[in-house]
Amino acid sequence: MQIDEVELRIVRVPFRNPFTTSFGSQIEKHTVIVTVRSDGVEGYGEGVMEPLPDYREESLVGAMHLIRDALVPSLIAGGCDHPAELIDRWARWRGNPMAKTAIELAVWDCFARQQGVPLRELLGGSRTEVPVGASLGMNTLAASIEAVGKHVAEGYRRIKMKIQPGWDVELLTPVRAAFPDIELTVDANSAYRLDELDALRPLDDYDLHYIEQPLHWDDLVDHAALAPQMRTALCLDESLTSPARVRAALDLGSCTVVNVKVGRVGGLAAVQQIHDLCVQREVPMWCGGMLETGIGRAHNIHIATMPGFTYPGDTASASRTYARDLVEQPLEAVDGIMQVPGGAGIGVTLDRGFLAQVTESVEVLRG
Ligand code: OSB
Ligand code: MG
Repeated sequence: MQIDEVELRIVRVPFRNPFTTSFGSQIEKHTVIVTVRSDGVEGYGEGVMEPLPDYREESLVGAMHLIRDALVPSLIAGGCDHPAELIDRWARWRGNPMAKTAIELAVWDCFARQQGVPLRELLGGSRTEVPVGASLGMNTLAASIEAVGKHVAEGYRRIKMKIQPGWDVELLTPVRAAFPDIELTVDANSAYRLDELDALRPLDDYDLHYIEQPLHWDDLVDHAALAPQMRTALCLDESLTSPARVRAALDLGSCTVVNVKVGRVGGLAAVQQIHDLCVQREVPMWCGGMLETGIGRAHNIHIATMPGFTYPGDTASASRTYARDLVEQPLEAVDGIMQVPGGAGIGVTLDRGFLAQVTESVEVLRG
């Protein structure tokens, strides 16, 4: 396909409530929405880089530099026969998976729309609905227990709670007492160190489905040392930045569950490689989230239809995060099940009025 133009739109979309993790509080989605135009057809992608490198090391301004000066010029000059080839073409620019993914996702969506097929079909996903869990930000104890009850009542298939040293057993003891049978996980977002075993070992007492990213955000070795000292399974998020890193994590024994976030691993072609590796090794996977608007959320829902995604993901209802979304279709789970948006590509259309309201800047790059 010949790419005619690429629109880069910086948006700030307010959250309904602040979302708090061990690395800080977020009050809005401040990122880039990418539109790729080819032959009269548009495709959309959404960045997951933050203004500052709070989660991984990419930042919005740094990503925009790479997107403007390297990725988009290469895409417009070379076109692309199939979006899966972009990951190799861009490998010469090292790292920067989130910048690459924002563009790659828009190309995949455009490509699928041109073919007239749902994106999931290109990914080998045959399911038209996926089970989902909910990720609950940190809050007071009373608010946390109330939030668990509300999400359990709504039918979410798994509840994930954010923890950090000093806010783990204090939270988990009353939550487990109130909800003895739910599928419960915790996410530390890198808040512990291997020498804090005295804090980590007690987590084994809460029948957690897994513990997500307890140690450093780029570590594999310490997680491999921790794993045999815990009964609870470890799941990695931050540390898994490419198919090669996932392979290394599995070889080392750093985790036995894999959180896949397309922006963190460098695009949908990378997701496919990770998917096939995990299926081959019988490692369970699930689709993580970055509190995306409906554009990134729709991509995630399509990803979660791939057969290896056997655990409930974080692709919960958009209305948990946003009072108003960038897309016209309500992406809402019912009884813990999210329907995959139908139609071609990611299956959503833009709420252009709202998009204009939340836009900070727009630029269009052409050949
Ligand atoms: O660690 O999974 C994470 C949100 C922002 C950054 C990192 C994480 C999260 C979440 C929320 O847990 C997932 C979602 O609801 O999209
Ligand atoms: Mg996480």
